Amino acid sequence: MTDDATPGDSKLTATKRRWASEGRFLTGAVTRPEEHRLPPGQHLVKNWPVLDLGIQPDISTASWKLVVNGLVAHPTKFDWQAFNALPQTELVSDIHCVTTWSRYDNRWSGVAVADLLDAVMPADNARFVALTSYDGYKTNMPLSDFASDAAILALAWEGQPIAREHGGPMRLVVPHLYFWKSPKWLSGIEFLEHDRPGFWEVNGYHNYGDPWREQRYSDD
Ligand SMILES: Nc1nc2c(c(=O)[nH]1)N[C@H]1C(S)=C(S)[C@@H](COP(=O)(O)O)O[C@H]1N2
Ligand SMILES: [Mo]
Repeated sequence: MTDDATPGDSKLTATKRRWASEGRFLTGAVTRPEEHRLPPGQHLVKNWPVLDLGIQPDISTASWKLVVNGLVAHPTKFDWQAFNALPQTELVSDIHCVTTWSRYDNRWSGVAVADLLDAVMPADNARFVALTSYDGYKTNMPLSDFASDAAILALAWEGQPIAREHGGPMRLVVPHLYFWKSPKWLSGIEFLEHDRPGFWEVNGYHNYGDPWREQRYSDD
């Protein structure tokens, strides 16, 4: 949170109350009891596998842009400098990939999604986000999940800039959903009233993707 986002700030408080009332503010494994930490059907790995559609775009920070648009009070095209000027946060979370590997205790730094939302202010009728990446990948989720306190627009992992193969220079991490909901090389965030399924969501994966309910495939 930014320092000026005081609890009494009426507009901000009303917006957050609405997101929270939508009811899916799971904060991921950070607060999950240890016996429920590993979701069903998952196994732990120590390395960090690379999975993508086979294109790993090479985006210099000089040409990097993040476009935030749709149902939002302040549509913004961030360049690298403007994005890095947002408040910086460090968060530790677990990764759960639908291909059954999980990796504990990943230390991310970057911009908390909550701080980005404070900057752009989604409109009252925004209910979903559609996310787009430099490789053409798309995914989607309810705004209330994107607004999770554990979600981060990550610039670094374990103190090092995110490697290109893992989505550098910036990727989203939403740890309470399967990792296909965490786009690498993120280029666009659009706020929508109605849901818009992304690449895997129209190719047989579950639309929501909760690892603890094993929402792997759309017929689950
Ligand atoms: N832009 C983009 N993001 C993506 C993907 C992709 O193909 N393109 N694959 C998703 C899938 S299916 C997974 S499991 C994770 C893998 O991230 P990693 O390679 O850093 O482990 O990225 C997700 N984000
Ligand atoms: Mo995946």
